[in-house]
Amino acid sequence: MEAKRKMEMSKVAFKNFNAASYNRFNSYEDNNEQDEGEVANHSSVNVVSGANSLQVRCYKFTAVCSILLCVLLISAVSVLWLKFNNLTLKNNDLQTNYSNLVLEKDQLQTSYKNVTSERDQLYQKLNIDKNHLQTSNKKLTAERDQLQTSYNKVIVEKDQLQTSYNNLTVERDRLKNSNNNLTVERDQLQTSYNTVTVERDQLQTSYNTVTVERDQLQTSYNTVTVERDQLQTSYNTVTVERDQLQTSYNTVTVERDQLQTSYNTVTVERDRLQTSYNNLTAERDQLQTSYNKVTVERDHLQTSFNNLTVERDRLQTLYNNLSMERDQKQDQAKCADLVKEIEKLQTNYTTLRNQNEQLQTEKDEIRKELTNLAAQVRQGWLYFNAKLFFISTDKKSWPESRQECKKKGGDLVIIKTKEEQDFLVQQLGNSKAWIGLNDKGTEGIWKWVDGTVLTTEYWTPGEPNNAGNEDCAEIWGFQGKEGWNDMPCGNKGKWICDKPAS
Ligand SMILES: [Ca+2]
Ligand SMILES: [Ca+2]
Repeated sequence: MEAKRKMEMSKVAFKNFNAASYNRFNSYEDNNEQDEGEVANHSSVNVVSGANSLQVRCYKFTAVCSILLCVLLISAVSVLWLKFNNLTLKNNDLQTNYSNLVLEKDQLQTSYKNVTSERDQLYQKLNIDKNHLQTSNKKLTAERDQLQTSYNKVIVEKDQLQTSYNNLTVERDRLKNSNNNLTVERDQLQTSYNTVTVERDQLQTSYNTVTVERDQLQTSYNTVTVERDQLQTSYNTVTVERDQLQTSYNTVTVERDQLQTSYNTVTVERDRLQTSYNNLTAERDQLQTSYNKVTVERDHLQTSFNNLTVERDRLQTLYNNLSMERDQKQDQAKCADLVKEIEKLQTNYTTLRNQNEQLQTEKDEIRKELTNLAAQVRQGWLYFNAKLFFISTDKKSWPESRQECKKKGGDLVIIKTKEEQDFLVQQLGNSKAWIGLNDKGTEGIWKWVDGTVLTTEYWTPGEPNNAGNEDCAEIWGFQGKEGWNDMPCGNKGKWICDKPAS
C-alpha cells in the first residue's frame, strides 16, 4: 500500500515537472519572438546591445538542461516501474499470508471461547472444594494441636527409654563377652581335663613299668659304668686314630676327585675298547684253539723228542757197547747198519727240532701281533675281519681326511663286502663319514683310493645324483637311509680310515 502510494506521488511530481518545463519553454519562445520582433523593429536602427545576446545564450543553455533532466526522469521512472512490479508480486504473497492469518485468528477465537467456558466451570468447582477444605483444615488443626501435646509427652518418654536402652545394651554386650570368654574357657578346661585324665592313666602305667625298668637300669648302670671306663680309654685311642684317618680321608678325597676325572675319560676309552675287545676276544678264542692244538702237537713232539733222546742215549750206549764189540769182534757190517740207523734217527731228531722251532716262532709272531693289535685299539682303531678301522670325531674335507688317514699309516676306507658295510653302518650310528671312493677322474666312473673301479655298490636310493658337482662319497648310518651318498669334496665331515691288521 505504501509502495502504491509512493508511486502515485511520483506520477504527480512528474506531471508537475513537465508542466513547469513546458511553461518555461513557451516563455522562451515568446521572448525569442519578442526579441526577433524587436530586432526587426530595431534593424532599421542596426543597434544590437551585448546584454541581449547574453540573455539569449542563457535561455538556450536552460533548454538543453531541461531536456537532459527529462531523459534522467524517464530512466528513473522505468527503474521505479520495475520495482513496482516486484513490490506488486510481494504484495500478492503478503495478501495470501494475511488471509491465512485471518483464518487462524478465527480458529483461535473459537478455541479461546471454549477455554473461557471451561475455566468458569473449573472455577466454580474449585470454590466448592475450597469450602470443604477450609472446614477440614479447621478440624485437622484442632487434631494436630492435640497430637502435638501427645507427641511432646511421647518424646520425653522416648528419651527416658533411649537412655535406659543404651545402658541395657552396654550391659548386655558386656555380659555377652563374658559369656563367650567363659564358654571358651570351659571348653578348653574340658579338653584339658580329658587329656590330663588320659595322661594320668598313661603316667600311672608308665610309672609302674619305669619302676621295674629303674631297677633293671640300676644293675645295668653298674655294669655300664665299668664298660664306660673301658670305652673311655678305647675312645681316646679311637680319637687319635680318627684324626689320622681324617687327614688320610682328605688326601683320599683329593685323589678320588682326580680319579673321578680319570674314570670319566677311562669310561669313554673303555666303551670304545669294549667293542674292539669283543672282536679281539673272538679272534683270541680262535687263536687260543690254534695255540692249544699247537701246544698239544708240541707236547706230543716233546715226548717223541724225549723218547727219541732216551732211545738215542740207549743207542749211544748200545753203540758204545757195539763199538767196543765191533772193536772186539771187528764186525764191520753190523756196525755200518747201526751207524745208518743212528744217522736216520739223527735226521728225524733234527727235523723234529726244526718243526718245534718253527712253531715257537709262529707262536711268538702271533703274540707280537696280539700286542700290536692291542696298541692299535688303544689308539682308537677297531678290529674287524682281519682289518683295522678308524672313525674320526673331527670334521675335514675329503682330501684333508685322506691325508689324516695316511698319517696314521692307512688310507680312506675301501668297502668291498656286505659284512664290512654293515659293521661300519652299525659303528656310525646316526651320523655319516667320508669313504675312499670318488669320481674326480671321470664323472660317473667311481674309483677306490687304491685305483680299483667300483664293482659292489651300497648307494642309498636316489644316489649318486651329482647334485652340485658331487665327486666324493660318504657313508650314512642314518636309520632307514643306510648307504652311500655323493657330496662336494670340499664339504667338511667325519672320515673312516682302514689298514690291514698285520
Ligand atoms: Ca660326481
Ligand atoms: Ca648326492
